[in-house]
Amino acid sequence: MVNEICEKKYNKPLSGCTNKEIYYALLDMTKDLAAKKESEAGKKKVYYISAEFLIGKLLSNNLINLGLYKTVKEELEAAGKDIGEIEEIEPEPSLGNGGLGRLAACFLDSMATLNLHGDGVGLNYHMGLFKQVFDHNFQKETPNPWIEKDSWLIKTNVSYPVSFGDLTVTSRMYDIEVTGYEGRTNKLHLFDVDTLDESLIKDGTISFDKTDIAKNLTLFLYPDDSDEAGNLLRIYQQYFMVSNAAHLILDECTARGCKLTDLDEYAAIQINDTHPSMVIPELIRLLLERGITMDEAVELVTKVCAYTNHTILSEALEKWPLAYLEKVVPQLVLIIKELDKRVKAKYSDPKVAIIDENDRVHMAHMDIHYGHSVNGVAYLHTEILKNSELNAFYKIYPEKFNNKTNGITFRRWLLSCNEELSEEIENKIGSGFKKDACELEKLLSFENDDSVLDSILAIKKEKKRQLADYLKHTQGVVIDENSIFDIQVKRLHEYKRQQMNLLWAIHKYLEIKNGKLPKTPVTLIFGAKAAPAYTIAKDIIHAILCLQQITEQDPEVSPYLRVVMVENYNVTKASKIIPACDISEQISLASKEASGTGNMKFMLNGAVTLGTRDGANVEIGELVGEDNIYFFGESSEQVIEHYKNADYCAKDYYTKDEDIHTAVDFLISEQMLEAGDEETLTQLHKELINKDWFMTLLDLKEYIARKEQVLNDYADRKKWAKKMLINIAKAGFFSSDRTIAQYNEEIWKL
Ligand code: GPV
Repeated sequence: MVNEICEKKYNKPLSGCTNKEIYYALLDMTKDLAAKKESEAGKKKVYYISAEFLIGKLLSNNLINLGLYKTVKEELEAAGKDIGEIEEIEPEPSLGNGGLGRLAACFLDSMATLNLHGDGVGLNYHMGLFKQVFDHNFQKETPNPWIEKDSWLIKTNVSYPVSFGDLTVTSRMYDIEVTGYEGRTNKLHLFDVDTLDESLIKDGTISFDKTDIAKNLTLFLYPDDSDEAGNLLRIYQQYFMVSNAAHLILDECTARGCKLTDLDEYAAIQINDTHPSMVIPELIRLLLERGITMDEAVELVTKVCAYTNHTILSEALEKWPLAYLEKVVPQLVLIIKELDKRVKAKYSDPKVAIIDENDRVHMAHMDIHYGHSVNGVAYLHTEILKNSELNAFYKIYPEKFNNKTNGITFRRWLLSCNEELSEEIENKIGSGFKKDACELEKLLSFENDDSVLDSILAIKKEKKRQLADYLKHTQGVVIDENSIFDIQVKRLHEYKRQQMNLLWAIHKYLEIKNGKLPKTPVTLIFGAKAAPAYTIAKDIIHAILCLQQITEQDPEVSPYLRVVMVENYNVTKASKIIPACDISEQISLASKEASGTGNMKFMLNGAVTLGTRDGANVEIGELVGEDNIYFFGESSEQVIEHYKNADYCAKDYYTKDEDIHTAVDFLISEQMLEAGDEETLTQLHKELINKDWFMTLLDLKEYIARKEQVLNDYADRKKWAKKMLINIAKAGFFSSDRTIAQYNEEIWKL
C-alpha cells in the first residue's frame, strides 16, 4: 500500500525512500482515506468552538482510527523502516495550552468515533503557544512554528469579511480532518488571515508589534496580556473566531434547508469556556441583519448555545472592560447592553448582571443567561458551581445546570501510547474494550493471577526503560530505570502546587544527606510550561531546575533521588511520559482543580494516584476504592472555609513546624544560591511565607507522610501490581466516548 504511493509520488520504492519522504507519502495517503469517510449525517450538527485544540501529532492516531496502523507498520518494517522514527518527523502543532485544549481534541475524536456530525471551530495560530527552552535554569519562551508546506491543513475557499471598530480583515478557513475510530470523518475548522506576517516576530523571541492586527492576528495563542495592547489583541482574536463561526454555522444550516427561525433544529453550539462567548451577541447580530426580531433572535440563540465552565478561579473568569469592547467590537456592544438591560429588568441581584458597576462585561454571565445549559467538568466541580461560585445563577436556573465529567480518548492514551499494555489487555479480555471502554472491568478477574500481574509489571518496566532512553537522547539526562518514577506533568500554576512537590523533594534530599536512605531510589519528574507573564510560576520552575542540578551533581544523593524537569512538555512528550509512571501526582489545593484529565491518563496506564480529594480525583477514588489510591490533605469544604474566614496563615505553619521551616529555608540556602539567582529564589521564599495564596504549607506535612507510605508500599511488587491492575480496569468510565455520549443525550440532542 505505502510502496505504491511512494512509487507514484517519488518514482522509487518504499525501501529507497528517506523517512521524510515516507512521512509525506503517509500524510497524503491518510488524508485521502480520511476524506472518504466524510458524509452528511442527519439534520442537526454540533459546533464545538474553542480557543484551543491541543491535537498533538496526528499520523499514528489517524492510522489507528482508520484501522491501518498495524498493516502500515508491518509494511514499513518489511522495507527496513521504523514507524517510530517516521512519527518523529511530524511537527506537533501547539494550538493549546493545557487540559482545556487537550479535552477539545479528545472530544473531536470521540464525536467522530460515535458517528456524531460535529466540527470544531478555532484559530490557526502560526506559532502556537510557545516553545519552552531552559537556559541557565530559567524558562525562556521561543516561537513554535509548526506549519509546513505539506501538512494536515487543507486550504478552503471559505472566507468572510470580519469587521472590527477600526478595520476589516478577510478570513480564510483551513480544515483538518478528524477521523474517528472505525467512525466518520468530521472537521476541525481553523480560521486565519492571508495578511498574517510572521516576520513581525523579533528573532527567536515571542515579542512582536501587538497593534498591527491584520498582520499579527493569528500569530500566537494567548499573546502576553499584561498590557492593554495584549488584552485588545485577545479580544480581536476572540471576535474573529466567533464571527467566522457564526457565519459558517448560518451558511451551513441554510445550505441544509434550514429556515432561520428553525436554527435550533439544525445547530448546537458548545462554548468551551468563555473565550468564544461573543458568539452569542454575534449570532444575534447576524440574525437581526437577516430580518429576525430581537425577541426571536434571543430565544433562538439561547436554544442553540450551551456553555462549559472549566474553573472556579475568579481571576480566570473573563471580564472585559466595556471600553475595550467599544474599541474592538462596537457593533456587539449595542447588543450586549440590550442583553444586560433585559437581565437587570428581571433580576435586581448585582451578582448576576452582565455589565457590573465598574463597566466590566462578565462573559460567563452572558453565557448562563443566554444559553440553555451550563456544565461543570467533574462531579465536585459542578457541585461547587451550583452551591457557591454560581449559586445566584443556580437559584434562577436550576434546570440549566448539569455535570459532564471529563474524559480522554483511549485511542491516543492507551492504544497509541502504550501498544504493549494494549496488546496484553487484548490477549486477556479480547478487543471489545476498544469500542466499549467499560469492558476493561473484565480485567478484574485477573486480580490474583500472578502471570498477569507479572506481565503488567514487566510492561511498566519496559515503558520506563523507553522513557529513560528518550530523556537521554533528547535532554542528555541519564536516569535509573529501576527507580520509582514519581511524576507531575501539567501546566505550572500555584493551585496545582508543583511547589509543594518541590518542598517534598527538598525534604527528601535533606534526609538523604542526613543518612536516611530510601528503600527504593526515586526519580521525580516534572513537566510544565509557565505563562510568560506569570512570575511566581516561572520562579517555581527556576527552583525546580536548581534542585535538579543539585541532586544530579551530588554523588551522595544522586543514586537515591533525582529531580528532572522535562523541557517543553507537550502532547508528544506526554505520550512517552505517562505510560512510564508509577506515581501520579494530582496534588492541587482541594476545590481548585475543576477536573484534571492527566489523572485519568495515568490511571489508564497503570499508575497509582497520590492526590487530594479534588476534581475528578474524587471520582477515581470512588471507582478504585480507598486501597488503590492515596488521598491526603484538607477537603474542599475545609479549604473553602479557610478562604471565607481568611484564616490561613502560611507563616504559622512555617514558624511552628521544624521540617517545614527547614525545607522552605533551603530555597535560599548556599547550595541553591550557587545554582540559581538570588533575587528569584528570595522572591519565591518570601511568597511562600508571607502570601501562599494556594496554601502550599497547609497540606505539606500530611503530603510528606503519605508519600512515605506510597514509597514503602511500592516495594511489595505483587501488592502494587494489583493496585495497578485495578486502576486500569476501572478507567473505562473516563473514556471521552462516555462524556460525549452524555453531552449528546443531555445537551446537543442530535
Ligand atoms: I479556565 N483548564 C485549562 O486547561 N485552561 C483554562 O483556561 C481553564 C481550565 C482546565 C482545568 O484547569 C482542568 O481542571 C480541566 O480538567 C480542564 O480544563 C478540562 O476541563
